[in-house]
Amino acid sequence: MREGTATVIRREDYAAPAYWIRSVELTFDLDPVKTLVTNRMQVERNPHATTQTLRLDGEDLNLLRVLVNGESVSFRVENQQLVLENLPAESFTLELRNTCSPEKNTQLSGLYTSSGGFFTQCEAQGFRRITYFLDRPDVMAVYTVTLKADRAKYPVLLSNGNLVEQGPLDNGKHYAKWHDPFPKPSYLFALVAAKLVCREQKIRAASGREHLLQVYVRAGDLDKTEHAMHSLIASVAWDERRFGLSLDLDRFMIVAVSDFNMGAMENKGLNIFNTKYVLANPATATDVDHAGIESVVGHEYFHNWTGNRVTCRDWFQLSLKEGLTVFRDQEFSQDLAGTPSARAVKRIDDVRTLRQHQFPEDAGPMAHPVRPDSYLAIDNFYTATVYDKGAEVVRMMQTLVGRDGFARGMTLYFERHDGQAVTCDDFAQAIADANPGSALAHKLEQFKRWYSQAGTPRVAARGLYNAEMRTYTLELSQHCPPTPGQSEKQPFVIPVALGLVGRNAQPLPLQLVGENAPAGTERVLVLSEAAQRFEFTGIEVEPVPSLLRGFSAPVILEDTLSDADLLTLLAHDADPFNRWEAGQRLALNRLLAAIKGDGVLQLDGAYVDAMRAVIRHPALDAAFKELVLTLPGESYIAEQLEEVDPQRIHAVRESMRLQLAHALHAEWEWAYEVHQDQGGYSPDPVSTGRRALVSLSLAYLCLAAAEKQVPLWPGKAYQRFKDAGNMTDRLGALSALVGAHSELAAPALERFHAMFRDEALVVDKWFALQATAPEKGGRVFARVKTLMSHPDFSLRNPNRARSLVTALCFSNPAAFHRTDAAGYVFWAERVLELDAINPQLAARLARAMDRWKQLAEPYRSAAREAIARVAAKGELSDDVREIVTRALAD
Ligand code: B3K
Ligand code: ZN
Repeated sequence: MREGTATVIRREDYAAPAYWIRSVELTFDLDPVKTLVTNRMQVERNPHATTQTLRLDGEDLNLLRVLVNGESVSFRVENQQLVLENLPAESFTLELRNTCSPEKNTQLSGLYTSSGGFFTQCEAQGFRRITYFLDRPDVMAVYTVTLKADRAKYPVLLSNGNLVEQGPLDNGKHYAKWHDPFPKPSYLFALVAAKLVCREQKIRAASGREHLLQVYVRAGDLDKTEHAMHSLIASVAWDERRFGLSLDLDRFMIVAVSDFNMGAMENKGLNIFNTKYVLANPATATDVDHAGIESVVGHEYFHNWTGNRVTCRDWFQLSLKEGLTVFRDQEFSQDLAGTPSARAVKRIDDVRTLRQHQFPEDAGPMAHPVRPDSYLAIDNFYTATVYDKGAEVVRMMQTLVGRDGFARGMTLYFERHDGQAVTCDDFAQAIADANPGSALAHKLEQFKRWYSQAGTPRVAARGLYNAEMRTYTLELSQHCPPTPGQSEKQPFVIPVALGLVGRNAQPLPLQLVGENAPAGTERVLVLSEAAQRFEFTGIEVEPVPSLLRGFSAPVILEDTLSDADLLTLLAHDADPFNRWEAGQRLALNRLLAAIKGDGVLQLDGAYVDAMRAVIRHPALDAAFKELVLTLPGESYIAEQLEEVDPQRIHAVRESMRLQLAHALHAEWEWAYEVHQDQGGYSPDPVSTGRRALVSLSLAYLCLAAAEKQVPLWPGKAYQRFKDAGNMTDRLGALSALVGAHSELAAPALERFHAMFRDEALVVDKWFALQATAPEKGGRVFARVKTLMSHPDFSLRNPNRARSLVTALCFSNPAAFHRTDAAGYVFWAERVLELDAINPQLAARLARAMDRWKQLAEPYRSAAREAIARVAAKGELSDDVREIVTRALAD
């Protein structure tokens, strides 16, 4: 257990360091029990600093020696810092020796062992768990690293940059020496020593430079590396094409490790990845996995510029690299998807993620600005707000300056800041300065409120048609609810992309009063006051407004559209995002009416007909149809309510699913038959969409069959499960059986486990599928408890812990929120258990209770009690303490 330091770190307290570390030579004698680290630093006093005391961070280290310019000096260790005073006036060499214990490092931060190899994770503050250092991102040094280890056990020795030397040593050991020419902060340091094999490929970049790309995995996994390699090659090409940014190293490596706290890490030239985001072949990975690999490989690669070449001055600026890099990986995947429809599908996916994770965060106790003001444990702030809302902030800048203008801004950003550690302000300034005439430049200071104010703004819209004047006036107003520590909010700059749809379904030409002629059928209005009016002229008939097209700002839109308006948009909107949105709102209106009313939902003909028209539509893509026909999730529904009864939401949503299953039975059969795969597996958007629609159809068909007790479709699903040629279809069929509580679910699950027991990532799917099955009479929760003692289950492996525990607590509200509070007791026990092993993971799990105040009784009181029980525990990590303290605050 980490010692709790409990110091709140504040953005306003930032001060440059008292010393700079210009270069580091690290030598590792790698041993799982006790690794010896020799750390020689060239240190320089910062002439502007007010103190001459040098304080180096260190955690769980055993310090052996401290030499300044080769001489021993006096030192002290206090509050996990090595403190040195009376140092030479300008520059000096500081040499330290310490040990650490990789095999005891269950936190997976710093240097740790996994499956018999050594791996590191240093962001945000893991480097201090390897050696004493100025472990902060504004201290950038050039690293030279020598690794020494047993040759047979650890044949592969990797670190950042270029391999400069390698060879044998005595006693069966060998060594490798690496040099990274780019100065970097300590969080980008990495090493790997393990028994691995690699897929490699040479590529020639547009510049003509040759690069070696390598993907390292365990011996049996080489057949699962092709997709990651393709994604990497595509990433290199895309960044050159779209932003003129090329790879700056001769060699670029990706290493997969099965024990990893998050998705992946962008260490300079040596990206370390969770196996989940590397390993894929058609037999073991789904379409969703393939898409995830493409984005994460892209994301980490794009960090090489946005994060590594230009990094963060301090951790409050995290979104400088994360928001921007998420934006870049989202654009990358959209560009690769190609067609407008496939781009829209990706956009819809991204917005769903934002609404599912970030909106609740913004409405709960952990709400914080994209650039937070304070933290206790920085690892708690790798959040949906910093990442996904941060990406939306960057996207809004692009919307305000245009795609070319944004690319110019990026170029200026790198011209100004390459090699520096900077702030979110520096980024916004560069984009604005490159586009002096833009709305962004005019309103830059106000726009930056997106960085400083938390909470999801609400935009109210009202349209008034004047038939006599043939004008249409759109009244837009905004307000943002208070969030912890921020009661008053100033207006944001909100780009509202819109079009007007005529009653004959045609897009109307847009002309604002004061303009000479109509220009186009879509434009971006900028809402920057608390309330504003926009008057369009020459409008012959009352239109239906299509607002916030493509989700042009991360806001909640409150408009007055009727069912008839939404049906018009669903059928005719030129913007595919808003078409989907209209379908979701039609569903949501019905769900909410029943939840707030008598709990009974009776599907109406208009909705069913509209859904039928979508399924049968000759021109819409299967992927898009699947998204329209997927009902809003239970957590998203909960976010629309003042008071939440998770069981009621579940019951109403299940009843709607069942009615859709019956009412559209013929359509599901038709969709199932006509969208079958032809030919071999390919994870392209068209095939992916077809498979998704087939799986959704099968789920509905099994559901309908379960109620009528007709075995035909479950039988077909079982057959499909057995004979599937790829994991997407197999898991789709299995999940249809599990989702319908079919009698065939148990034998299918058993068979699935037997087939894939040696594939860890597939076993994760097996656990997750059971943990997220629709709850019925408490059996899902009971099953999860049983699975906790399954021989394959372990809390120590983050992927496995997430597949069962996190899946239940976050993704299965009806199984988790029980009237007998057993779900909350389970949660509290797991949080405490995990905190002793891995505080970062425990703190993530702790956040399952973020929205407890919104719950109805008896859930609310039981939830508070469970959180209080965790908070009362004496030895909590800072990570968990921060979450539960905030949750309990008024
Ligand atoms: N930068 C890392 C995240 C590190 C998380 C540390 N708790 C991965 C990424 O965003 O690319
Ligand atoms: Zn990132």
